[in-house]
Formats: sequence, structure tokens, C-alpha cells
Amino acid sequence: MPLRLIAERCLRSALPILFGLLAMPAQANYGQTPEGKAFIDDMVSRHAFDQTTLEQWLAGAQQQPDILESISRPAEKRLAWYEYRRIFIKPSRIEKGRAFLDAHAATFERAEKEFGVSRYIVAAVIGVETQYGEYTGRYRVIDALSTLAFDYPPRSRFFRRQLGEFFLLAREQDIDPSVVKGSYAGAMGYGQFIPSSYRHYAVDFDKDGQADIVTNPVDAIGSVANYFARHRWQAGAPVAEQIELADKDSGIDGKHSGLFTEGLKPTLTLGDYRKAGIAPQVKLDDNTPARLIRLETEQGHQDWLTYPNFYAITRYNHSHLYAMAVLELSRALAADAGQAG
Ligand SMILES: [Ca+2]
Repeated sequence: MPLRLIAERCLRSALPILFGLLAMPAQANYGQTPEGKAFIDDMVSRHAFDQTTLEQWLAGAQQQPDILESISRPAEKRLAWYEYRRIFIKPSRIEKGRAFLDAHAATFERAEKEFGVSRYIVAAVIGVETQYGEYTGRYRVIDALSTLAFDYPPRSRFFRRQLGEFFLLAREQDIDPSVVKGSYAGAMGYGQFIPSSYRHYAVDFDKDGQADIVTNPVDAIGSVANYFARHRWQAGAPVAEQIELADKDSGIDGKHSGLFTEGLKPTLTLGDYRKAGIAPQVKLDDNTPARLIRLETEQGHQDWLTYPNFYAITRYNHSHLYAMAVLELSRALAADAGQAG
């Protein structure tokens, strides 16, 4: 074989190894960096945390470079509705959701009574987050949160707080922080709670003495229902409805253009929309906050008028695509059960 070919082959086979090495976790000891030391000092002074314990935990944390890639391109920001929808609204996820509702029927019943949150919404959230507990994340939470807390400046403040909450959680629940796994953003368990949500909204729904949303579906169901109740879910109130706008009115210069507001929080009311000639079917007061959204479909678009319960879903994950996926999956699950969604 000519020398040139041998050299090319060697190079070709060496390249993946080289890239593999680059993608390997770097062995940074976060506890020894100035930011890591400041973080430890803060935890010691504010929470009377044991310094040596924190140093040991952080010394074991490993940087995960691919997390830095994932965090900068979340699906909610990069996909159109019809692409996003395809991931979550499909027969297998509906089928598994029905089985999950059946398997935990008594728990869903109790959660619905206690928290006033539709079982189909709770099941749909767990379905969208982790396919009902099947995919709860492959990263060690300590690696994910340390990487984002110390190597991702745009959100370092947020993730340092979450890392602190994670250590407080580990201390409170007496769990080893080096073994807990979760998403690339440090979200854990069936409902993918970040550490602050875990500490504030997880409940011990089977009363065995521990709020375990990572391995215990009963606690997970109760905790997701509690999260919604605490974020002002209104029992039995409508979530959103599709409406028809005449195309000529809804373009950028059309008379409805000002009705598509910025931000997830509604800034108009149902009355404002009624005055503009939109006639929703819901029986809600005119002073109910509402927001008109437009979703891209394969054929064009759909317009939806969304209500406070829709906003409550965006408190779980700050995206209207997410809220719509949860709503649509919940309706599919409710339809399977022969009930209105
Ligand atoms: Ca429990």
C-alpha cells in the first residue's frame, strides 16, 4: 500500500480517537477554583454546611462538555410546533400513558381530590418529561450542576443556586449526591424537578417518611399535582381553546395583530379579546387573563386562546410549545378514558 494511503488511513482512524479525547470530561476540581471556594464559603456561612463535606463532594464532580452544547440549544427554542409536537404526541406515548394511569389509578384519584389538579394533566406532564419515568436522565446531577454552575457564565447564578439546593437536599434526605442521576440541567425523577422544586414542592404522598420523586411513582404523582396546585392551577377551569381568525385580519398589519402579546404571562383579558371580535366558547369572566398564541403547523398555523391554567403549565417549563404538548397529550389520555379533557 502506498505510503500516502497508509498515512491517510492512520489519520482517519486516529481522528475519532482524537475527538473522543476532546469530548472526555476534564478533571477540574471545582472546589479548588476561586468560584468554587466562594460557593463553599457561602454554603458554610448561610447554611452551616460542613466545609470538608462540600470540598469532598465538589472534588468528585466532573465537567461534562456535551452539557454545554445541550443547554445552548433546547428543543423548545429550536423547533417549530409541528416538529416539537411529533416528539410527544404519538401512539406509543398515549398507550403508555393509559397504562400508567391504570397502574396508579388510586394514587391519581387521591391526588385529584387533594390538590384539585386533573389526573390527565399530571400524567401528561410525567409523560412529556420522562415517558412516565422511563427516561429520567443519564447524567450525574452533581456533574451537570457543577458544569453549568462553574463553566456556563450566562446562567451560572441560577445553577450555583441549584447546586446549593441539591447539596441541601442531599443533607436533608441523607442521600449520596454522587449517585443521583438526572437531566443535563440537573432535573430529577419522573417529573424532572430541579433541586429547588424538589425541596419546595415534592411531597411524601405514600407517607413512608421520605419524599422520593426519583424512584417512587406515588410520591412523584403527588408532587407534580402539588406543584400545579401551588402554581395556581384552577380545578376544572379550561386550559385553552382553538379559535378561527380570518386570515386577512390576523396578519402583521391585520386588526388582530396587536392581540398576539409578548411574553408567556397574559397581559390582556378575555374581555379584550371579546371586544376585538373573537368569540371564545368558554364560560369565564371577562376579566380573566388570556393570551392569544399562534402555532406553526405543516399546513400553515393554528390560533389558540389560552387561559390561566395554560399559564400554570408554563410555570413548570417556560415554553408555550411545552404547555401545548402537555395539553394535547392530556386530552388524548382523557379521550382514551372516555372523558372530556
Ligand atoms: Ca414517600
